[in-house]
Amino acid sequence: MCETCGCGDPELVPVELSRQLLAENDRTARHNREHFEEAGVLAINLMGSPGSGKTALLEALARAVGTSVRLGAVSGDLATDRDAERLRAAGIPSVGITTGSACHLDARLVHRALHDFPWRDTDLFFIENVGNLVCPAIYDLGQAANVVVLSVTEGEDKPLKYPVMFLKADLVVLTKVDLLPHLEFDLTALQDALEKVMPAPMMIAVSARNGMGIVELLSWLRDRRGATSAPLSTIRPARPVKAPSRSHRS
Ligand SMILES: Nc1nc2c(ncn2[C@@H]2O[C@H](COP(=O)(O)OP(=O)(O)OP(=O)(O)O)[C@@H](O)[C@H]2O)c(=O)[nH]1
Ligand SMILES: [Zn+2]
Ligand SMILES: [Zn+2]
Ligand SMILES: [Zn+2]
Repeated sequence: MCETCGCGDPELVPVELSRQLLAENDRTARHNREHFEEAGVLAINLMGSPGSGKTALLEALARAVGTSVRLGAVSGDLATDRDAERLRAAGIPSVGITTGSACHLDARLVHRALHDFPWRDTDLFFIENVGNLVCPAIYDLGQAANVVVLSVTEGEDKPLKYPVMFLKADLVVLTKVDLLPHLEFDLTALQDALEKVMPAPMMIAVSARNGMGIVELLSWLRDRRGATSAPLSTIRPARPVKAPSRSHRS
């Protein structure tokens, strides 16, 4: 439950107040977007359920690009700085944003975090949203693209059950595909669901465990960056993606 947005419950947050909050958020998001565009930084709003593999995906990206692309991240959680610590350990400059009771990031929280962070020195700036398949999609943060992380263990029906997030998604990253042999996951049903819900269906299947799909994801990010600002010719895997030698921390 989220005291800020009331999770769409008009008894908790009256409709008019909710509208005002969103209008104020949109103003700050426009301001953030101006910052990102002027600095030539591609800002990505990375959303998905708790445990879908958002942080692990960024760790895998860091392993793939080495020092050839400047990655940066802010990471939102209700409590703890844990994800930011993991990302820093993976070589991604990061700060955590603890939201307390709010189950999503908003533009003001992101703007405040920018003051603590050399975000101008990044090529790809990830805003790892709070793990939640609903509210984060409602709040514009000033990002250039929305990426939704969906893991194979969540089930192929999620786009139909949580359409708002998928409606806003520019890309769905299907994670943990190394687990597919152990699951009864219907990939065709997922693709059908995405066709129904996403305006421009786009999905990349990846495994943070064995590196599958990370090159395709980098290619998508490169194209996206090319579409919004100066092309980033340096985006390429710096070395072959290998499975990590020991298991990830969660
Ligand atoms: N097998 C497998 N496990 C994965 C993969 N990606 C993530 N995991 C595991 O899934 C769990 C959750 O991953 P996280 O990266 O912490 O997920 P998250 O979305 O960042 O979680 P929150 O920030 O808490 O919402 C961890 O135990 C990871 O090791 C993958 O590609 N394959
Ligand atoms: Zn909420
Ligand atoms: Zn500002
Ligand atoms: Zn995380």
